[in-house]
Amino acid sequence: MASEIRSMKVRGAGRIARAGAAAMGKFAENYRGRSLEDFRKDLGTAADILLESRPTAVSLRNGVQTCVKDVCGASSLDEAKNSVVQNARLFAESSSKAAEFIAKIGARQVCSGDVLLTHCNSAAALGVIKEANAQGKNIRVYATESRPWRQGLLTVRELSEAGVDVTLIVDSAVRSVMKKTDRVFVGADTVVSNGDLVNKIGTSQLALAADEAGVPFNVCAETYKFSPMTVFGDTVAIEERDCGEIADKELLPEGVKVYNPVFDTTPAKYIDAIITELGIISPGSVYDVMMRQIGDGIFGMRDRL
Ligand code: RI2
Repeated sequence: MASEIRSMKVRGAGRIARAGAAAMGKFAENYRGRSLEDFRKDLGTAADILLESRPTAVSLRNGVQTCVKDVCGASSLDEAKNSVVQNARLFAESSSKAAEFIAKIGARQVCSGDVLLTHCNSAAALGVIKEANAQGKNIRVYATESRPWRQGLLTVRELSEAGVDVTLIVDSAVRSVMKKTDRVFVGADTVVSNGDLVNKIGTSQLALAADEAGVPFNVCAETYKFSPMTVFGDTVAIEERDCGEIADKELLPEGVKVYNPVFDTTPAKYIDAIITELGIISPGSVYDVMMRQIGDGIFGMRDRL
């Protein structure tokens, strides 16, 4: 699973979290060792391998952490294995439910006849758009190509299959079409304690253009994409991928360097709303939600502190 995530065969912050949690569940189910101590060690190694596969999206970390959170307190190998299997199943259920809630809540923000703009391929953002369309709101959507992986092609396919009137644009057309846009909906890889958003490279340019044009900029994010450890100073590593994703080395003159960061940070001041399964919150409320997650021990927070 780690190699499928690394190669982008499995991608999207929500999908990699669910895939990571499912892999942990399977690991526990199929474990043939006989001691609780070995299981803890081997489970930790499995978790590390998964977490290294994509460093930016905290969703993966939270999905994996949710699965292992009760292993420390288990008194037998069977109890520990069962807790991982059970927590993996609960994470799959709750993350799917969260996406459904976000779609319903976000669709209420869309007015009939709206022109929307989205970036990359976010299941959370597309859930909102598809729900608004299913409610007969007669929307039109601009979708960015999202170089270098061109996830925008997945987005236009998915939206057109859902009957949405969708137009593909190159990333550099964002400022141009912003004048014709009523609302922006993007997803999230990680939300930071001060309300900043880490998402697909280019998201911060959408936010700047939206700010200039006075267009509401909405982030669709399940709360397992919040990174409570950022309260305590953790920083979000921005993943850099292979230069070959941008241009074939043979096409480049010798000595030319290529830089390929795949995420960027959008400052909280450009974000109008974060649509979560708990409701619509402002970036300034993210800290409070995170403190509650820490207090409740969600995502094994107490063990990580
Ligand atoms: P959902 C994607 O990353 C995009 O950045 C997208 O906005 C984000 O994950 C959230 O996706 P990548 O895996 O969880 O394509 O909303 O690098 O599907």
